[in-house]
Amino acid sequence: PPEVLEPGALVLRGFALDQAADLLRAVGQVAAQAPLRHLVTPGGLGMSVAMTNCGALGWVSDRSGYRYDPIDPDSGQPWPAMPARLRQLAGDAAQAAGYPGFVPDACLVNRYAPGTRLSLHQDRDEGNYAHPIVSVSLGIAAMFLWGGAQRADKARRMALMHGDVVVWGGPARLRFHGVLPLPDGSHPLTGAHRINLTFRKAG
Ligand code: MD5
Ligand code: FE
Repeated sequence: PPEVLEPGALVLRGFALDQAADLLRAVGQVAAQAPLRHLVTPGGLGMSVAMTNCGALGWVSDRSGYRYDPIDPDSGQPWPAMPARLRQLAGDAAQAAGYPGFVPDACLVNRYAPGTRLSLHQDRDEGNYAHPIVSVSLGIAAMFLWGGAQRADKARRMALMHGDVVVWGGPARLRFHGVLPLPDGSHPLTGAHRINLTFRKAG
């Protein structure tokens, strides 16, 4: 049964475990069309997380800011379509967490290598905060941080393991959150990496 982290936020331990290999194959096909890359923040720093997207919209960052864009700026082409098995998994997880009818139009693929971190931030670039965000963790386990409504609020930490799915909605949707530097390690399906898939309704 889903574990409630706080009102609106649920973790489904191992929810994606039996599909993990299929999901990673689909991610490999996406990355063959739209390679993982290190985006630049508006401040001009390269992000340590490598990113790509699939679906009608993709999250991008450059010197001009953050946005969802239907076009991959590296290729000038639309992002690869969202594989049906990915969309299905996200909808199933949202339903299991109490958010029926979730149809994502954006899947951000984040790849963490040893030492890669994601600093504390909010996800505020989507059009409608009423929709949840579904996050799927694959490969090396990471220590996830989630805080409060203010950056300075004390953050809790939680290990996210291969196959875990977290659904963030309702009052938890705008929490500050981040990921501590990924430890060294090796996973049979991802090697030294953690892959996180983040599904959103962005448009
Ligand atoms: C990750 N990615 O593990 C996380 C998973 C990102 C990002 O944070 O922006 O790509 S998504 C975690 C998340 C999303 C929305 C709300 C909250 C957490 N939260 O309220 O804590 O690569
Ligand atoms: Fe985030």
